Amino acid sequence: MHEHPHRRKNILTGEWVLVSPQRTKRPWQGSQHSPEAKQLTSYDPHCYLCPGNSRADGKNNPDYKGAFVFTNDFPALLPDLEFSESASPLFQVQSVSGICRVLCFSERHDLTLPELELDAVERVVQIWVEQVKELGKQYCWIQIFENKGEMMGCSNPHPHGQIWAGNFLPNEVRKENEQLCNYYHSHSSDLLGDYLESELSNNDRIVEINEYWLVVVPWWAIWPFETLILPKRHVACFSELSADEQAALADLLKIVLTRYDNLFQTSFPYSMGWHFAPSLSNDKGAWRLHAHIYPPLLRSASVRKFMVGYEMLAEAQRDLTPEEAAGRLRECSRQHYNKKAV
Ligand code: H2U
Ligand code: ZN
Repeated sequence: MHEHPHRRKNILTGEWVLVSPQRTKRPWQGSQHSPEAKQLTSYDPHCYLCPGNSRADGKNNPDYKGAFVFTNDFPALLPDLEFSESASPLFQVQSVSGICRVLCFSERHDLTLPELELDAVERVVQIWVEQVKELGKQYCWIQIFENKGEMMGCSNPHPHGQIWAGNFLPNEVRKENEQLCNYYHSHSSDLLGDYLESELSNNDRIVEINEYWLVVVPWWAIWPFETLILPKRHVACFSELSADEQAALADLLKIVLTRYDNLFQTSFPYSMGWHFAPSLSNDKGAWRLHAHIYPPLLRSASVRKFMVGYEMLAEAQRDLTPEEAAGRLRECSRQHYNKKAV
């Protein structure tokens, strides 16, 4: 299997990925060099997320310290918008309502999550919990995510994430919900709990582990260094995390994201986000909270994987095996290469 093409199933979505380990031997003539990192200052007078500055629509940020949440000035979802839905099978439409917020991780313009002090990362985790508790009263789905780096389309280097809440289940969540519920009804146990147990009994794909959490490159990973973060306890929703689990998560995040940065000595770009049981779901037994980290980098700070051609038209494909990727991440130090980080 480690030398021959094969397909692996993503049991969370029901989709397959083509793995071609024999291709990692092919020559590479592209650039291997890391681009010069831009030097950022701790405060940028032109940044719309820095404390005290005015945002694009003229509103002023308070002189905040630590994390800061505000309603997105250009939201993708709007509250209380209803219109009549079309009955046409060919032109289906659904009215949606929701709310979008931006979460600045810190007042510091120049420090990313792994570079922040541990208590600042803990505060970010606490805010995620608070936001889920509040928004879950009104909306069935809350998507917490971070787009990091220009490569992922992030518009501003000031460390920030987003929270979108809506009255519908988006595609990715609907697929997971279906897979998790089907598994639960046929096995009477949660799919990710069973998956976690088997990953724990074999070290091949484990990247990091602590008292409450596990990080693996999943069996079905698509992105070269994709990881999945799972709580060891059966926690269906973010709002159910104990204070100890929240603190351990902050510690784990800092370590995992540091390992990523150290892999190519660069501020590692990624999209990261949390999935958990939809609010008021009757299938809490089937769900287990988890985060996906999807980083695009493949060989160096500038050589990324593209999801094009075969991926767009047929199915996802990877060369590096998940086991090799986990090994590479395990070899990286837990101390950030950037001395400014703590
Ligand atoms: P990225 O995480 O993709 O960079 O997006 C930043 C968000 O910040 C984006 O959704 C919002 C944009 O709408 N934003 C504001 O709400 N106010 C601003 O002044 C600029 C950007
Ligand atoms: Zn800033």
